[in-house]
This record gives sequence, C-alpha cells and structure tokens, in this order.
Amino acid sequence: MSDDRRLFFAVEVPDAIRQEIIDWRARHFPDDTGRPVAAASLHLTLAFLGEVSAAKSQALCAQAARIRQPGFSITLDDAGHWPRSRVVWVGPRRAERGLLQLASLLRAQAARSGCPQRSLPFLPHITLWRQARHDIALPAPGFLWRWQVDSFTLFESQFQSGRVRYRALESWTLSQ
Ligand code: 3AM
Repeated sequence: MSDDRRLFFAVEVPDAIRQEIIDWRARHFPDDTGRPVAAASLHLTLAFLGEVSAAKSQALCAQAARIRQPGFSITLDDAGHWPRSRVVWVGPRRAERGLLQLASLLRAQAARSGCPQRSLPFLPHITLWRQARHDIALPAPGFLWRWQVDSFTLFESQFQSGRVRYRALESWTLSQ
C-alpha cells in the first residue's frame, strides 16, 4: 500500500477572525451558493505539494525548518469569485512582501523536490465556497481583518466519509 499523503503548506487563521469570516459569509451568501468550507478548515494556502511519499515529506519538512524570515501581517480586505475554479474567497488587496516571499520559497523548494508547481502566479486567498454557482452576487467586502503571522503549517488533506478534512501535521515559527 502506498504511504503517499496529500500535503500542502498554509497559514492558519486565528480563531476570532475565522469566526468573523464565517459570520460575514452567513450574512451575505445564501446556503445554496456552493459547498461551504468548514470553519475549522479555513486556511491560506502557500504551496500545494500533491501526493507525497514519507521520504519526500521528510525532506520537505527539513527544508521548511531551515527557512529564516521574519513574520508579517495579513490584511483581509477583499473578496472575489473565480468562476473557472468555482471558488469564492476573501484575501488581501495587497499582500505584504513577507507573505509573497514565504510562498515563493516554499514553492521553489517543492519544485526542486519534485512536486510540480503550476505556473500560475500566487494569488493569496482563503477559500470560503467551493463549487460555487456561476450567478452569485458578490457583496462589497466591507471588512478589514488583520493579524500577525508568526508561523506556517504543513497540512494533510484527507478524504473521509465523503468530506475533505485538513489535519495540521507540523508548524514552524518565523524568525530571523
Ligand atoms: O484551499 P485553497 O483554495 O487555497 O485548491 C486546492 C486548495 O486550495 C489547492 O490546494 C489547496 C489545498 O487542497 N490545490 C489542489 N490541487 C492543486 C494543484 N494541482 C492545488 N493547488 C495547486 N496545484
């Protein structure tokens, strides 16, 4: 049996902001908008690794542990709908350099370790709805949520009882 696991690096969202996002979603979108992402699953993906063997994930973790960069803040002040991927999201209008740097480093490490990376630019976002209807009315953002990021996390994506769940495997602190 294969020991491969579906992995990705992401930034976790603090509980209080997670709750505000969920409340905003409930106020502005009808239930039939699409498949809502569970509160516990909200995250900002930095790098998607795909199906990874235990040996490769150990190597990727060792490289992640060597990253030295200061923390940064994330400001969520924008919302959007990508009809092609059928995703509704919230995210930063302007990402801080630290966030872009961390994502680009993790993506480069992943590519060097044999995890193919899409050539699409990194568009930081937190997915709220998947399989969203095409005719949704996107509300004006009208929010500003900001927090200081001082770590990043490796997640496993598991398909269980017909649902996707994310499990945090390991986190690393950001520091110089
Ligand atoms: O949760 P978000 O929307 O940030 O869309 C998948 C999800 O993104 C994305 O990885 C995150 C965790 O599952 N994803 C899935 N397949 C992907 C791929 N081949 C991918 N991202 C890039 N390339």
